[in-house]
Amino acid sequence: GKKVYFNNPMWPGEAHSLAVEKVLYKGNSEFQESSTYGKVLVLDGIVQLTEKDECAYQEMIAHLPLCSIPSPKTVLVVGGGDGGVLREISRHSSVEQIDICEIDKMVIDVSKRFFPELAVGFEDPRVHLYIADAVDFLRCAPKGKYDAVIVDSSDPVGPAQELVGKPFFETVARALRPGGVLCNMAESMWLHTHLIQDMIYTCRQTFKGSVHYAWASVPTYPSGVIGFLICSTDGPPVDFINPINPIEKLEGALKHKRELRFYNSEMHSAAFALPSFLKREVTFL
Ligand code: AAT
Repeated sequence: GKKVYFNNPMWPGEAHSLAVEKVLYKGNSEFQESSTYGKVLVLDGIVQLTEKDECAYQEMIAHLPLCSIPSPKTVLVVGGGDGGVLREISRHSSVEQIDICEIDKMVIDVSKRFFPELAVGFEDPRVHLYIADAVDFLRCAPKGKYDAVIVDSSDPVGPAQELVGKPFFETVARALRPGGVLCNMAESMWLHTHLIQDMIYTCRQTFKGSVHYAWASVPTYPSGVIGFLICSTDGPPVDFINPINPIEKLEGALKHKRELRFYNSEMHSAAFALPSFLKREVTFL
């Protein structure tokens, strides 16, 4: 296949290349098939997911928060139009309502065409889809409605820029019940410590429960890792590190037609172990 370089502004001066076998679709958004990572979803030139490693990102961003609270019932997904995070949430039989607010309908349509393993998440009858900017959606969300909010959004350039600001986090905290949890995509510890610091600083002011950073290996994201900022609101304390709602005890999660590929309770706890440089840089705040 032809080698294609992806120049992600979150990774200046570096490029990740994939051998592209076939371009499956090209609109404002692009979808490609690579030889080693399966199909690839590229938005505005940036790799959003590949078939091979999406399990690591989607499983972690969904189960880190949902396994940290007892029987979650109402969940909001911000972004996530491919459906992969919905697929993971649907493993939790305690969940009664899954709202998703995605800004770009095309991501959903194309995912349904080319990524059935992810778009399957939309088939869950508990899912309610809203096509809107999450900034507006959360401004209008009822106070205390959600047990968990999962922000599966793009890098903070373009439409996702506001999703890392204090006003946005304040609306998330308001929409969560006391002791509710937020799990937010939080970039790479190798490349974006300043951004991570800013997000942690803002979230410590906004989320009066606790604020933690976790991470996982995702080879096709900048520098091969991705972080998660995980926070709780004031209320019943949440022990993020030792999951109170372990996936191994959830019948529906393991009976699910697709096996978990990455997440388990050991990976959950391990994700909160931070390298010394990051501890120094993020914990003094
Ligand atoms: N699970 C795939 C990973 C993604 S996709 C991010 C999604 O967030 C996109 O579908 C995009 O349309 C949506 N999005 C961006 N901004 C907003 C907004 N303001 N409101 C609602 N949805 C939005 C993320 C990959 C992370 C890449 C890490 N380098």
